[in-house]
Amino acid sequence: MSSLLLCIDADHLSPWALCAHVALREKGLPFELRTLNLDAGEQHADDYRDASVTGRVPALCVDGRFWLAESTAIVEYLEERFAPPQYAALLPRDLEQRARARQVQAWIRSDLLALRKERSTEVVFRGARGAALSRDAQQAADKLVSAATRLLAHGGKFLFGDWCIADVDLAVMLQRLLQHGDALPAPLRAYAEAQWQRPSVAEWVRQPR
Ligand SMILES: N[C@@H](CCC(=O)N[C@@H](CS)C(=O)NCC(=O)O)C(=O)O
Repeated sequence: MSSLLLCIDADHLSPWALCAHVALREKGLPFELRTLNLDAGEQHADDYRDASVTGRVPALCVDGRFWLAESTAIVEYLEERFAPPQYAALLPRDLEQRARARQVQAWIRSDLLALRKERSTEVVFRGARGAALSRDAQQAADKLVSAATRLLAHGGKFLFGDWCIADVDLAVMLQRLLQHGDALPAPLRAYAEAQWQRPSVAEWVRQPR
């Protein structure tokens, strides 16, 4: 078995660190955790920046030798290196569903910026409060609700039949609205709340901050 080290933010606020942490837990892989104080700039230390290449969290180190940053790259690596059915799946088996899961992950990481700024993970994990959403953030919230409603129109518990890692990413986005008391249709509220109960996710949510 390889030795695995996951580097995350000390505050447990990074949604991308959450994604990588959940991925390791779902695979049932033992790993060490190293926390970096991002406010103190520990991610810019020469050794971490050189190893991770980009100096961001999360980063995974395998066998003290291979370093990999970017949460989706970590997920893909774990899925191939510790593949189903021996290990739990992080992505759907079906080709088209797997492609759609990757679409959801890429979209969540690259869009809805105003919403992510005004409803940061301080809101999600620390109960922070902000002003009413600006026009741009409200537009992003509407876009999120509309896309999530389409994705979950089948009425199932997960995006694609069984749980996959994109459920975590989508749930975090919805929790930005839910935790702040912003409008969220009941089915999306129920979906986000159910994802929060998943043990791998609940472990992260209840971290002291
Ligand atoms: N697309 C990257 C985003 C990683 C990222 O933005 N990490 C932030 C924490 S949420 C970070 O390391 N910030 C510190 C910095 O960039 O100096 C991923 O999915 O892993």
